[in-house]
Amino acid sequence: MRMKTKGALIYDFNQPWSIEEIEIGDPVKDEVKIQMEASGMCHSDHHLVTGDIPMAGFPVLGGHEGAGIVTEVGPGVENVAVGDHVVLSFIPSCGECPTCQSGQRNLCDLGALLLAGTSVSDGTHRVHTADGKPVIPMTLLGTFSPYMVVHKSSVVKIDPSIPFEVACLVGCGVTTGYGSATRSADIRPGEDVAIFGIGGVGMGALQGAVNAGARHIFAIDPVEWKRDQALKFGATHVYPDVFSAMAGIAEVTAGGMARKTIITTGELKGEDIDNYLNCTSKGGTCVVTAVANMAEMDVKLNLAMLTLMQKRLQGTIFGGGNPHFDIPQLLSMYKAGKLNLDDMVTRQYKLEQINDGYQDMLQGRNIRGVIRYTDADR
Ligand code: CXF
Ligand code: ZN
Repeated sequence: MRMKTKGALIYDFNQPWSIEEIEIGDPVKDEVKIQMEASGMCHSDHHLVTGDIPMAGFPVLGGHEGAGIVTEVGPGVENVAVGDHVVLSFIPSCGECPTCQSGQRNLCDLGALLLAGTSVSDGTHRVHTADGKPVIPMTLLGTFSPYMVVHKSSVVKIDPSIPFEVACLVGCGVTTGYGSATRSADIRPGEDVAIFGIGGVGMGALQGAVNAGARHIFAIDPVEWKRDQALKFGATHVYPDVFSAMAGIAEVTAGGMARKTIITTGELKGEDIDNYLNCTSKGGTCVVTAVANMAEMDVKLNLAMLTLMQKRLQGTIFGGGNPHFDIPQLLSMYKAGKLNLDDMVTRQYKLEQINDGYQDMLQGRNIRGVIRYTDADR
């Protein structure tokens, strides 16, 4: 039986989110129904709006950074039970496919369905519009709705004492950023690190760099308020753009530049890559966490310098980690006072205010905006 609830949908590119009635089906085998409590507003949902990252079709139910409570499980679900508090991982991780078995849990083969929108369990749609059209949920989730039915491989049980509005951040931004620093960049104590873009991902990366023992941490963002926040979170130097950063990093490092650079900007262009590599030291690594337009093929890059300076250009998804380990691990660090999530939640919104939330994000007013669901939203 389908349940009526609400969701934030888009029907075409460059249109506002439409809050409307939707219908959600019951969980079938291997599926979990969740009452959502909080959803982060990540830049990637805005990429759906602009078309930089297109889903397989329209309408799309947005949202991929969420936390809630399990209300029902289908047959075959053993990793969670009714009443458990959970975080949704934007990348499914089944633990059974060859890639998961090889240890690359963030590259699970189920990721092939990430933008397709058909359910992992049976290839059908669990979400429909009020007039019966199938809806494509972002990254097999759709956290911009107060209820969700998703595959068990996207669901991670968490400590119930963690507030939902902070827990949701580790479903995408914080885990992606922190892992970009500690796993993909593999920052070692004493290294100099530059982080481009101070949003949910960048602030996660910054905290990863601090905890990994970086010496200098250069944070780059055009918004002054975000640069001030970066200093509070442990950045040692801040710059408004890549060219002032290049000059500043050169001065601080006597021309050596940053051993690790991490790119977490909301928008990435191929023409920027050479600048980022110029901020990276010889023998250094530039980690590309930001996602460009999926059709972009051209990259500006001095190929000779890549070789002669032995630099590494490293892509990463979900911080190169394991959602089923990293999500509870980062939340336990939050509880132990080693990860500041409270100050990353800048503003909380009702579902109806989602377009205001995205305006705030685009204006640089939030590290992270979070939708906090209440009964009024359901
Ligand atoms: C994105 C990466 C590109 C596909 C959609 C999800 N990750 C998180 O924001
Ligand atoms: Zn995201």
